[in-house]
Amino acid sequence: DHARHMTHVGEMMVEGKAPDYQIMDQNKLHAVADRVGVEREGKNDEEVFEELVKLAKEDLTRFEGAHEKPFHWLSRSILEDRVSKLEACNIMPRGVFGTISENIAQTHVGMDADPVNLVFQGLKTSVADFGSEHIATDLSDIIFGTPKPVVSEANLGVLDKDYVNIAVHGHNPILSEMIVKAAREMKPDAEKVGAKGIKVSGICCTGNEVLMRQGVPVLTNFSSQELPIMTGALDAMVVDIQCIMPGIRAVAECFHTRIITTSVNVKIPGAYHVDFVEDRAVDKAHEVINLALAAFKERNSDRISIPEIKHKVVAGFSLEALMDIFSAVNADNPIKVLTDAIDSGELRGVVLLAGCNNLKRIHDNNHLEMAKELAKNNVFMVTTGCAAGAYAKAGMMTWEAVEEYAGDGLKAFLGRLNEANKLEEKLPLVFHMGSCVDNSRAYDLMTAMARQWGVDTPKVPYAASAPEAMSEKAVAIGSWCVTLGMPTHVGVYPYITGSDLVNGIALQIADDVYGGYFMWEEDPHKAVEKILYALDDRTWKLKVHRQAMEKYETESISAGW
Ligand code: WCC
Ligand code: FE2
Repeated sequence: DHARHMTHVGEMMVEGKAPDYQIMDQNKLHAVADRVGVEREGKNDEEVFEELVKLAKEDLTRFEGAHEKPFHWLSRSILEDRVSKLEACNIMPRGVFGTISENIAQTHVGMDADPVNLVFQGLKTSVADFGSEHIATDLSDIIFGTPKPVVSEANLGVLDKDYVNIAVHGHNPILSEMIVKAAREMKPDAEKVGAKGIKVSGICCTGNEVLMRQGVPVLTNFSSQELPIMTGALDAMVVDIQCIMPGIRAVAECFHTRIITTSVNVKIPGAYHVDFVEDRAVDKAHEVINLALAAFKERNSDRISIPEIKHKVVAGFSLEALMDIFSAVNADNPIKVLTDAIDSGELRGVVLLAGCNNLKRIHDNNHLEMAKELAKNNVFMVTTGCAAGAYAKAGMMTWEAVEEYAGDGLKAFLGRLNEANKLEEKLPLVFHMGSCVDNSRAYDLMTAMARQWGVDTPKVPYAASAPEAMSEKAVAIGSWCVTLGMPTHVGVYPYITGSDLVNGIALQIADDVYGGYFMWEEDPHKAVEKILYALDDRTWKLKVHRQAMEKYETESISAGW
């Protein structure tokens, strides 16, 4: 749905119907066009963009049956070996919506009764999810800019009682980028109601989107989304899609805070609704901000209590930004900086810390414990979604955290990057790659490492973890992580352990077929042990394969894993 929305805005831009949006990042436009196979010769940027949007729509809407037509965006973003694997297992989706419709039909009463067949369809849908996440991230970068390193701050202390405080919450940069823009323009209006200006801050992945691109501070993540209202200093919470707790409305009733829904498929009884239409984006953002200004006048100053807690955050690490940082050490082959550090034993591998908060766990605890332990064991960490929110709030996206938690190898590795880049703000312990839609960035990093080593992704010492998984989206993302070759830890038990067959597929058979597999482990320390084992196993095999290649003077490495 996120990809559909981005593609729809792209179409409106092409038709001249969304004047508030422009192509912000030509380099990304060119890079994506080259990757997905859109010819650029003799075309201007608008024409290339038009072709890209057309292709995105085709990929989203293509039906099954058209077997000669691949899912371009997907098949050209992953390794050829992975495409062959997906084809061989009959789970290569042709299009996104068709696959979802098959899925829904297949699970209807009186339909498929074969658990294995159902699992395959689920995996196929998850791969379609990866393809569409990639479309969403690529188009967002083209329209709003590819993130670059940025310094900001996080936690409830980012609220300032002298300002009109607006929180943007949900997932959609299409709306939140406009709110940030309008808030800057409307400073005089805020001064008229007695405030020093307007302060926008973020919750969940809308927060991640505007942190990564605009340096907007982070308020909090999923499980604590009600707390900013309880400071008595939040004038409006503007929500778009996904992960909005309906309960925020009940909490807001105790204060002056306006809850404003903006999406046609996300409404909450009793909340304000501003129907956000892309053809009048900035106007709509003004409408939202006017509601916040009215609320500011109703504040009860006796009830304001903002915890004085906030931490510096160094974020903005798109794959392009990471490669830029590596290229200061090796301009000809940036990714080799990372793979060399693993080959030499300085780093033990890479872990993507992703996903949600889950109310079954102590808030953020699994995220924080695991990162500390992985850091001690010299693992390079990237993060997205609410996991990223946890690290931002806890001050773990800073160099100070590197000094406190990193083992010698990780410290030396990051120190070398700092020196080569002469960065004003030193690199953090955990690298923020964006919202949960942006998990494709993290997989692209794995793909780049696989290319450098000349292997398929299941041979790369790279694991994923969702320490506090919760949402349906996390199921889709975890499933494509496995299908695309990652050992994938989940910190809460999913609802499949009742079936030995299905659980066995997740834990073992997936490994035999795809090279990725799930690990369920609630204890964060034991989880790290399991992840380290998975990384070490892969590093050892890589070494053995490489020795064999040298001995027999062959280019091809063993096909199995
Ligand atoms: Ni993405 Fe999970 Fe947060 Fe919601 S915002 S809670 S899906 S990680
Ligand atoms: Fe998210």
